Amino acid sequence: EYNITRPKGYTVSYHFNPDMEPHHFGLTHPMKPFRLTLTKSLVTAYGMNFAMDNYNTRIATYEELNSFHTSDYLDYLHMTPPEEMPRDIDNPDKEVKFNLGGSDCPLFHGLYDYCSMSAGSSLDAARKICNKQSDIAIAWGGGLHHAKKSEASGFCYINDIVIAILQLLRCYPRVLYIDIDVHHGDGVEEAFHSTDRVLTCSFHKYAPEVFFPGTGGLDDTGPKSEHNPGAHHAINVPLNDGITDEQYGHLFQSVIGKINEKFRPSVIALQCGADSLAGDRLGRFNLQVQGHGACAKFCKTFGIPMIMFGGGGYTPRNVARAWAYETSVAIDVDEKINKIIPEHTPWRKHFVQEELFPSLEQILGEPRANRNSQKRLQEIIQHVHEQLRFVNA
Ligand code: VJV
Ligand code: CA
Ligand code: ZN
Repeated sequence: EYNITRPKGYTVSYHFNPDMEPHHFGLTHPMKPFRLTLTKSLVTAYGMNFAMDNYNTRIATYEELNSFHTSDYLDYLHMTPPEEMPRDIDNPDKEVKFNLGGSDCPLFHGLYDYCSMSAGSSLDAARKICNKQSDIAIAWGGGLHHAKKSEASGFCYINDIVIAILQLLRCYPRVLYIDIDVHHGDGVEEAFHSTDRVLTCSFHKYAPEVFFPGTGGLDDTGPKSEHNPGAHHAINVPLNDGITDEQYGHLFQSVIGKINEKFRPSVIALQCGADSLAGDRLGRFNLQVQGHGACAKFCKTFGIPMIMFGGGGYTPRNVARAWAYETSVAIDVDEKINKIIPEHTPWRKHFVQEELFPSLEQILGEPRANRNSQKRLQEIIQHVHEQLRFVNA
């Protein structure tokens, strides 16, 4: 009935694998793959699928995973069924081999498939960007930023982001990686610490010894050897509990705006971890869906291609709200509305941006006390701007 024509301009692609959902970290483990299905349902309930190219994604091959991860790690992950993995019975939390089998990174049936699906979605997204078949590619099943080349860490086994960025580097000179998950994006930072073609910037709760993973202080800017081209190309924004939309937005725009000016990225990889939202089970911040989504909105104003990855997010209904909203930011509901939904349809108003999520303020959860002073945030901005004197495109 409705003649849905694609507006000229840019293409958004949505990369999803429905087979990720049935995988379980364990009943009480905070990571719930079902949040991806919840997000997809919300996105389609709003009809946003009509404004995007939708792909059911492939499983990444061994060779593709091997572009970053070592063979001994992959073989172990691939070949060993959960019951044969060595366990320390007296100390189930103890690191065994490759940090696999503890309570953060448990072994479960289909683990290797689950990881390959996550990486497959992110790699498909990167390929569409490289081919110019997509301008904004969405891969909510990815964003697993802690995984190291031969080690699992913090619910992450395969670093799909690193694999996707390696693909982007084949076609673009400079990649800007931005990480708004409440945790430090240590795995991605470390993977690119010796190149000046990738600049990483993570915003996170920082409290060494107390909050995972404990790295990402203001002075942690990458190995400072004189001959390392990657020196100064890791930017960290350490924060305290309870930061608000307003503070975060100001910080984000002045830090990312300056990076864009100096580094001149050709493409953006944005990790949209939703554990920085208010009311998150593991998080500490007070961001609302609008404040979280404002980061994606700001990145979009640069007019360069972008991949949006998922990541953390432990209150599933809030994760779905945020990622559905960010999907609407990507497709620019305001601009495309007339092309997507004919003007006379009674339910049209529900798609207009301001009315899309009319009453989200404070529904996410009790706000936490704000421990970020204006003075400290200003110091952080100052420090980052000074660091950026060493960065030139
Ligand atoms: O803080 C840690 C490490 C410990 C050892 C393991 N115990 C369980 C917790 C303390 C030092 N790990 C963090 C990892 C956070 C990973 C975040 C991942 C992402 O969002 O950045 C990207 C996807 C941590 N915080 C909370 C927990 N682990 C946690 C793990 C559980 C749990 C409750 C909390 C594992 C199993 C179960 N409950 C049943
Ligand atoms: Ca982060
Ligand atoms: Zn996180």
